[in-house]
Formats: sequence, structure tokens, C-alpha cells
Amino acid sequence: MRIALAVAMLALALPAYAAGHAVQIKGMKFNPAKLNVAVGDTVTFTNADSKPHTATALDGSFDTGRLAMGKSATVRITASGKHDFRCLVHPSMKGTVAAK
Ligand SMILES: [Cu+2]
Repeated sequence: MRIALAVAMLALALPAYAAGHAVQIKGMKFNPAKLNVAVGDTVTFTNADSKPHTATALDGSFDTGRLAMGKSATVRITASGKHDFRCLVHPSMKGTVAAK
């Protein structure tokens, strides 16, 4: 009983664990193109195409910069809400990160 209480108090004292999400860029598409994350989570974008791509939030909340083939970049989502993103090289490539 005493141990259970100690474990419960320890769990409350620890900060929420930030999760990592992965998006692959292939065939001129983000996969997945829609993600649900928690504020504080990270998203790693990896470019598996031969063309360069970016993942750039329209609200400026994150930007991978230009990713060459095989390169990846990790961004942290620090604001809640829907963050639509595009590839700046190919504006038809779209995605959304929904954070809460
Ligand atoms: Cu692109």
C-alpha cells in the first residue's frame, strides 16, 4: 500500500513524456499527411525521394528547411492547434499537424 502510493506520487512528479512521430516523404507525398500529436512532441521528416523537399508550417511554427534525398530533420511542435504545412519546392504537397 505504501509502495503503491510512492509509485503514484513519482508518476505525478515526472514530466509528460514527449513522443516522437515520423513522416516519410516519398512519391511527392507526405506519409502520413495528417498527424495528431501532443504539444511538446517531435516530428521527424525523412526525404525518401530523389527530389529535394521541405516541410514548412504555414503559420511559421516549424520548418525542416530543404531536405536532400535521404536527409531528415526533426522539429518540435510547441503550439497547440492545426498547423498546415507545405513543401516550399512543390506547393501541391500538403499536410497537417494537429496538436493538443
Ligand atoms: Cu517537395
